[in-house]
Amino acid sequence: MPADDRDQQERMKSTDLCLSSRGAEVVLATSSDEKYPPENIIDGNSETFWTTTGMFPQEFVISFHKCVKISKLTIQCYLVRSLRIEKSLSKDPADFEVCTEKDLQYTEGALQTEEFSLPEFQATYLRFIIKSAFDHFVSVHTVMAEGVAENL
Ligand SMILES: [Ca+2]
Repeated sequence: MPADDRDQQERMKSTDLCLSSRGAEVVLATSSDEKYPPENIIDGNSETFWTTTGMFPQEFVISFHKCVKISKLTIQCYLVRSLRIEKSLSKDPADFEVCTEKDLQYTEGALQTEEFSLPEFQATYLRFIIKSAFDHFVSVHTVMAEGVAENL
């Protein structure tokens, strides 16, 4: 098959990998309020959310349980000031490397929707570190990772 066709087919398979219905899982979260659990980050619904309960930094780790190739990350959150995203290709959630780091804009009464267009990268885990906030707590509503699952 010509390379162009293969590229196109690859793009068509591009999908949101950060969904519990696709096998993703939040394997670590530094806050857990039972009414607003971290699973709400990957349930595909921007109205449900995870909320932090303590001091910053706060973090959560998403496992794909396989190697994925990601081309775009989107996060929907509220009151996040400074965010760092890290990736790991390990079997265990270790050896993280910084992907990107950003200061978000304050939005009054609306969700922050932040898109990260990154050079395509592979990952088995993503770690999100909320370094600081505009208030005592933040909420994270959705994380989307557009990409393709690799065959192992
Ligand atoms: Ca949600």
